[in-house]
Amino acid sequence: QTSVNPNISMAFPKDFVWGAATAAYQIEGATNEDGRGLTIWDQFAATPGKTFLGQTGEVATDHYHRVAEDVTLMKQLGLGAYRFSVAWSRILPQGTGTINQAGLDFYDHLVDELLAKNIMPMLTLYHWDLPLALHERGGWLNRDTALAFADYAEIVARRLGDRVNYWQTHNEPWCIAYLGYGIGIHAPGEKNVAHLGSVGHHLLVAHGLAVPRLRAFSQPGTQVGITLNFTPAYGADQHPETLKQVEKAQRSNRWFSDPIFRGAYPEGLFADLDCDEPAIAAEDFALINAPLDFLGVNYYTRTLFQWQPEGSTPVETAGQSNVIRSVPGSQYTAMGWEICPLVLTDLLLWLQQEYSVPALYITENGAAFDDKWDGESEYVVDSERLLYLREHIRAAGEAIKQGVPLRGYFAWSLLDNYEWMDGYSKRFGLIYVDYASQRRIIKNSGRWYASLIKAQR
Ligand code: GBH
Repeated sequence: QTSVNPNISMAFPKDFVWGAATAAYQIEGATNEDGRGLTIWDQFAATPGKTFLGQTGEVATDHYHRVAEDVTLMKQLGLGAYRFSVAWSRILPQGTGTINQAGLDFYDHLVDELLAKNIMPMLTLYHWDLPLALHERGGWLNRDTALAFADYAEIVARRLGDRVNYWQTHNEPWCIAYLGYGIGIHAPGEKNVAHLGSVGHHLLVAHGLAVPRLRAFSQPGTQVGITLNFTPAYGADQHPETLKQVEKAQRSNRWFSDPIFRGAYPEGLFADLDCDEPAIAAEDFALINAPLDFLGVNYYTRTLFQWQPEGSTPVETAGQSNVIRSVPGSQYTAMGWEICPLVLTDLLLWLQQEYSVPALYITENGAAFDDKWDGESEYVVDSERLLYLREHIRAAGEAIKQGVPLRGYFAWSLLDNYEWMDGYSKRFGLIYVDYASQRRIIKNSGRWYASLIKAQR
């Protein structure tokens, strides 16, 4: 079963960027090699009970040793761009201070391999792997971490700025703050919502300080942005409690985008988060609100709220006792996330209307399903993922038609990889990874994506 008819009638602009994304800790492995320093994820994953079967990123997809093979696979897919993240602790094992040249060499080589195959590198500086040494000094609770981040940004830009034209500071500060410091299901595993305001603010200050440093040490015309995650909230009914929850969730979607694109936090945000007011220095918003060239949007699903009559069993924690996880007629991924492609069109239109950013990229979109490989053939049949991608790409095309300056789409993910607290139990790849042998097999969704890209040229 290898038929992979692109079946998308829509034509995208000729210069539309087709890519796939990964993140350092999720794919690289080699956590103890060539001078890499430890990170909060090494520590968190090694703590009993934190991740699925105690799995860690120690080996992951062994990408650190397989750059040539993986870039060849990207070429086979016909990707025009590759979004990856740099592991801060490979560059600065202690987070600050001594530079580890071997770490820079690794990314330097990756970038050259990509450029040799005409694949545009898109670099993310921080995809959740804070150097442990910085965590021991307070991590994102400490404003100094923002200063350290800006120095790190400059070091990477000085080395790669002549060849990398697309830069992102953070990936999903919402997840860093809320999942890592609020409910503690991600590293560093702190559970203190009181601190959410200051963690979030320091992430924003880090972003604001890094942007001018990136611009100063890269080529003219370099595009600098950030990637934010959005989970649009909807109500299944008009009950006042439902509307209240939807409003609250929508404010939380603006936690980082409002400061960055409007120079202010949404009103009532800190009360919603139930946290202390962060200490904001006079100059902070000028930095945070400095113009960006693009916004990276990560979209997977929506949240649907529904009024639950008195006495019914609460479905979720974290103040979301009336989120519904089973919508009649809806389909779900293996993560339990509702599949809602049309929400992507609305989200893009909303972002455009709210912030009018010069360019948008979908920097992540994809789905986990229970893929099965028979252990020998060259195929993995993953029709649900193919359909998920197709419908979301169609929805993205619709937003372009309606005037949104969407410039590219990156599938999450290039390869099956270490899915954080879910370890290797959830597969998001266009390419299947057999973790026993590290063999890679392009899934049918990957073949389909390749034929779509080809048809758009
Ligand atoms: C991304 O996070 C990450 O950037 C990436 O590293 C990761 O592998 C990928 O997604 C897949 O998980 O939590 O049920 O309320 C996405 C994080 C996912 C957080 C959707 C909010 C809302 C559904 N977001 N989630 S739920």
